Amino acid sequence: MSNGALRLHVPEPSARPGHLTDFSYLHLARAGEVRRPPIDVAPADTADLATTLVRVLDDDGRAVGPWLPQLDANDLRSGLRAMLKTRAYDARMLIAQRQKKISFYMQCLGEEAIATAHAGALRDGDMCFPTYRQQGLLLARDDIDMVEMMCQAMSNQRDPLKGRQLPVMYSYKRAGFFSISGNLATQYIQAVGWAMASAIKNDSRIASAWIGDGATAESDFGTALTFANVYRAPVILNIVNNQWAISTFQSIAGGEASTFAGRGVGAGIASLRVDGNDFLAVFAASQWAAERARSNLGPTLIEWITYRAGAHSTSDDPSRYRPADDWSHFPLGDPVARLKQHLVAIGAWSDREHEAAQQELDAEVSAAFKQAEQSGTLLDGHIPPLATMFEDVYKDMPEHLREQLRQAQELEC
Ligand SMILES: Cc1ncc(C[n+]2csc(CCOP(=O)(O)OP(=O)(O)O)c2C)c(N)n1
Ligand SMILES: [Mg+2]
Repeated sequence: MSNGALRLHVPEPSARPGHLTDFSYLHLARAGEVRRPPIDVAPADTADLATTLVRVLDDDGRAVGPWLPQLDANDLRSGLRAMLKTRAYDARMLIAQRQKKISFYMQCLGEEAIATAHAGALRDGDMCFPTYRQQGLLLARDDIDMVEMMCQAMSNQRDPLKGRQLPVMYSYKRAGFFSISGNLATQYIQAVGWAMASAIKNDSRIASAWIGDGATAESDFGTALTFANVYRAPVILNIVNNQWAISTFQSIAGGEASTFAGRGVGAGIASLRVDGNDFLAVFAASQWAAERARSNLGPTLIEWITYRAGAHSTSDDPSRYRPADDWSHFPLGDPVARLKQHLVAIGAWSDREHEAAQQELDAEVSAAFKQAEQSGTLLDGHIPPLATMFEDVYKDMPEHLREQLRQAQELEC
């Protein structure tokens, strides 16, 4: 009984270091159990899909249910390779940071299925507005040279962004990868604006917006949902719920009493809550959302349930705030192991092939790193010339910038 004194509720994770997390808060569903509505479903009629969990792969590696996508064994093997490549790339870059060859790094360990499977549902010309954990969108493509990505992370002489961006903040217009911004959530509203512009121009390209569970607490998130809903913008609104926002549990951003996907339904947007560690479910849901956008049926919000298996970044120590063995108990497992299990179950893969693919990709990443190092690392102290800071903003540099450049150069000598 209350004695009249008011108090706030401050959500907490179920376990801190040294204890066992109770993952029942995730509210899972069985694989194959969730319906797949037609793409012209009314947004309000997706309310149940925003609280349950769309899954295709079951615990035995069988692919079941209405969301089963049409992917053949070759597609699945290349999906597995894309995930393995992303994991190998991250592992090498993490070492590079420990060797002081790059200043900072962010891996996507445990979340590889989301970006790599989503990439397969998009078309050339579509534009992603990613955060810093979607390197899989680039690494799943054949036309992006990993060496160049490494050069960006090293800010070296081959860095296409000339040292102006933090490591991992890539930018690839030709690959539909909008420049990453460190100011969280800004890219969400930009994606909706880009999608609206595409429709205003009667173009056929769609946008894909990316945000983490924690960053949904930013006001740009709500603004983006309003614009996307009102104008039925051709955009996919991805929320990667990896349970943590640095040391802050997802419940602090509002994931305790309701789901993040539920925000979409509340804003009048068709929404899904999907197993983000299930490559097949990610592909199927992404394809469903892309088809809706391409058919002028408006935005789709998808909450991907996953787990950030590594540290937030190389500046973080997760053993301070969460149980060290959390990932090994996460009920949705490891996306790589789950797709491998499925491929083995259908007779399209083996342990031997898996090991060979892993070794081949490790060698590819090592060779790429050696090549990237030829253009310098953080250790050799290369800094792009000061003047480059003023370039590439305006076609013709305005007088006030020329004046600032002159002043800066005077200070330099
Ligand atoms: C506007 C803004 N606020 C705070 C930060 C600092 N910051 C960087 S990452 C991060 C956590 C984000 O967590 P989440 O959105 O869940 O993404 P995740 O790192 O889990 O992928 C914070 C608070 C920032 N970069 N921008
Ligand atoms: Mg997060």
